[in-house]
Amino acid sequence: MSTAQRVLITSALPYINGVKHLGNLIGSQLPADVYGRFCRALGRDTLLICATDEHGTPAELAALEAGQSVEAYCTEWHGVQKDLCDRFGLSWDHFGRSSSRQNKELTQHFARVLWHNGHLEVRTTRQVYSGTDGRFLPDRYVIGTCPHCGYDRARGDQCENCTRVLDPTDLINPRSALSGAADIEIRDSAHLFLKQSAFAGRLREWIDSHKNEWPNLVTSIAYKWLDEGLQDRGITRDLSWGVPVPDDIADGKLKGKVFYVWFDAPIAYIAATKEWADANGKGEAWRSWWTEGKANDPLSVRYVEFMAKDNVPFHTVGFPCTLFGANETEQPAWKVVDHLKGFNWLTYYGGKFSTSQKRGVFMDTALELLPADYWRYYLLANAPESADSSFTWEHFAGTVNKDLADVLGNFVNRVTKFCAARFDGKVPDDGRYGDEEVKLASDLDVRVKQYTDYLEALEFRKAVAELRAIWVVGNEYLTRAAPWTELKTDRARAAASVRMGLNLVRLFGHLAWPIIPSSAVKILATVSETPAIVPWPHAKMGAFLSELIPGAPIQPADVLFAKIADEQIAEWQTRFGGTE
Ligand code: B3M
Ligand code: ZN
Repeated sequence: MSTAQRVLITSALPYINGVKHLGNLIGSQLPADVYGRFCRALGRDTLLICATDEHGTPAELAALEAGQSVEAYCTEWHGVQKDLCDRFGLSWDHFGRSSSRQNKELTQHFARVLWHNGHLEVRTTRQVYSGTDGRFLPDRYVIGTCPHCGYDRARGDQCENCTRVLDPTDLINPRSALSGAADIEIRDSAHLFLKQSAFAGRLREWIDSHKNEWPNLVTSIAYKWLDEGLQDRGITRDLSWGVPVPDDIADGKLKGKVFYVWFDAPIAYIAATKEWADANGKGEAWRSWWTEGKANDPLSVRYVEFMAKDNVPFHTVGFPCTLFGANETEQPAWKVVDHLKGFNWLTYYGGKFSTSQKRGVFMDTALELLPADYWRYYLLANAPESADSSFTWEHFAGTVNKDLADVLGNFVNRVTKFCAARFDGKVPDDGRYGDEEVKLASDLDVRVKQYTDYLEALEFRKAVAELRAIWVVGNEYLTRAAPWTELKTDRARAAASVRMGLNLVRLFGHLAWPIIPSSAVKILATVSETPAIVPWPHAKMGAFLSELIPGAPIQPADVLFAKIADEQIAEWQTRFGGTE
């Protein structure tokens, strides 16, 4: 692992149309936030960036359905998504928009340089035009009868019934999915193509150089695309909503067209960084995050991306081609990703979360039921890393009740309440640590290092398992030390274990902060100050666990985590359905 002190982190950009579900959350935004918090806690110069992905046909159509202009629609939904991020504790330095001025300028800049460098060419393609709708239709908005199986609602890109890949011209009785009108025709239309095939060798070398570091899931997807032979890729569309193709490319032949959403969306990572700089008076500082430093430059940036597996091709092939191809002589090279963390799917009872069928739990409803940390903990403990994982209400409730309520919450309550009742609500000052405490500290040295290493390696399931194991070790220590019994015969021993217990509470607050930030702050508040960034414990545990000052007052917490009752599980199963 590199020890870079500057870390740039991006999460795949949630598409604008509607609230995201828990599977989306654990597949990119939540782990990005955890790693961002971890880096900040370590004192690294960290920049955590996300944005809404706003261009493309689905946004246009959703706006149409909502009776809004697409701009108004996107502004409204950006607000909704940003608010949900805040309430989930997703601590972006900036949550931007792909429809920003900055992204328009940068996308056009990238296209100009690609054109100038000879990586783009104009090709004539055949596109479906609908007279009634007065517009070109993307393939999937043309429907008709499948020539292979006779299914009469096959889409122009694929038949849902027999799964065959189709071209809109294959369909029998084609019509517009928007208006149902049959007056559609095929028209020639000029488009820009990015000559990706020329980058195959360079991409392979680059992927090879990361194959021991990136998840197998990610490199295997990248190799599959490379092995199948890279296709040149159309990067413009016949739409009105998007970044306009500037007239100075291809002598204005693309006038009135826009860039394809997958061309401008990754550039929006850079543009959102620029939005952040502009909003914070940081001028050109955004550039230093996005350009390759010299070898061994202490200011060089480590760039980490988070995304679900379906986005991996665009980030291992499409976006890197854009960046490689847009380098200019005499300019520092654009930064490409150093570590790409991809995720499998979180399923809902083994099936798909579905936005259209309202199956599963979405970010807004989740927060109506329980605070964000319950979800954060469960999702991270079961992150779909090496395989898909399945959300069930039973499993969710079991995890919350056991780990958060019984193990963590109960420990904090036991120690702080006992201290309030028997030690005047102050850190005891008459207890010296003995062999038990020395052994505990050395066990924890090993475990805390392991937990730190897992977070650094972006192994979230393992990290959370180790965090839980640390809580368990604390509980076992307290049960053995039994200050409530010891108090009757040996007050100094009881005092030592209460003092240790309080120091463990503090340790738990520090370690849990990236995972369950608001609970961690509440835990910390019982025994100490609560800084905005809760620093990582650097010291050896023997020292860290002696830091609470004897005599300092403590504040016992109310119940930190309420248990989920069987009736609630039953109610939610019925309400959210799909559990058969
Ligand atoms: N908007 C994710 C999706 O909607 C997509 C990610 C863009 S990342 C540049 O599947
Ligand atoms: Zn078919």
